[in-house]
Amino acid sequence: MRNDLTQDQIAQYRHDGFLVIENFLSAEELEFWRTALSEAIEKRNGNKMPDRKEVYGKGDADDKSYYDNVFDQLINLWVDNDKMKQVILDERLGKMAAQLAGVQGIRVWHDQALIKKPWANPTSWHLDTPYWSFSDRRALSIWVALDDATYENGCLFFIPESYHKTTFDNPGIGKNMGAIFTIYPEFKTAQSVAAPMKAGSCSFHNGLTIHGAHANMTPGFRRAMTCAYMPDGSTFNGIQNILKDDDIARLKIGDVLKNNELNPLIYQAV
Ligand SMILES: O=C(O)CCC(=O)C(=O)O
Ligand SMILES: [Fe+2]
Repeated sequence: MRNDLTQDQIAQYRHDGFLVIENFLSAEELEFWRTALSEAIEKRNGNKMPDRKEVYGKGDADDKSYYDNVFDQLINLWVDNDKMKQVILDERLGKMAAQLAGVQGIRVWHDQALIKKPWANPTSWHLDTPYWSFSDRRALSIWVALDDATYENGCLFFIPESYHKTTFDNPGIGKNMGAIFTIYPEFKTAQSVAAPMKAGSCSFHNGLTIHGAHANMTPGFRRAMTCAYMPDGSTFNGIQNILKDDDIARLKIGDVLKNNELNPLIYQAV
């Protein structure tokens, strides 16, 4: 795993709001991640979450059948598969996320397999952090290509530097690719950057970076394994997202999110 970040890579991430790392996983590691994914999916029975069908407060999808064909989205696979647990709770990933975000401690918010099936719809431009139950501008995700992600099958695109200016207003992932530009007209004329990646490469992006993906114009699959990270010490903002009804009953806005069962602290700088 090419997990040692240079000062240049950190500076590039802080400038652009995303960073691509080619050949992140070795061939053996890629094979392990793929096996972990297929085992974990098999156990899931089509449910998005370990204990329920849907995520709360998605706020997407004016049209469910459209959104269901953007990607298959399976969340918190680490909770019910040991191989995936090993992959996701890896301290090395936590350290990278913490270094990029510039924080001391990092927790897993949730993992998420994003699988564009053959002929899948595009992923409209959107932000991530506004979906989550905490509002920290430093929150970020890793996105690891488990198949080659190409222009043809739905590679990611980013709007560089957008995260410096975006807020928590988000159009969600609807049918209208350009909806976000009515909220952020200043980026209407910005140049996007494509991130085609070989399988085993990865990117990190800040959750407030405007990003999206092409449709899958091929009969093959575009599998990605991702994980969203929460800076340690983040507080509850009232959004349910992946939290259980019990959590919601217990939490007050402003409480620190520190449930190690759901959001393990995978890295803490000493
Ligand atoms: O995989 C995709 O199509 C979109 C990925 C994405 O939005 C994310 O990882 O935050
Ligand atoms: Fe996203």
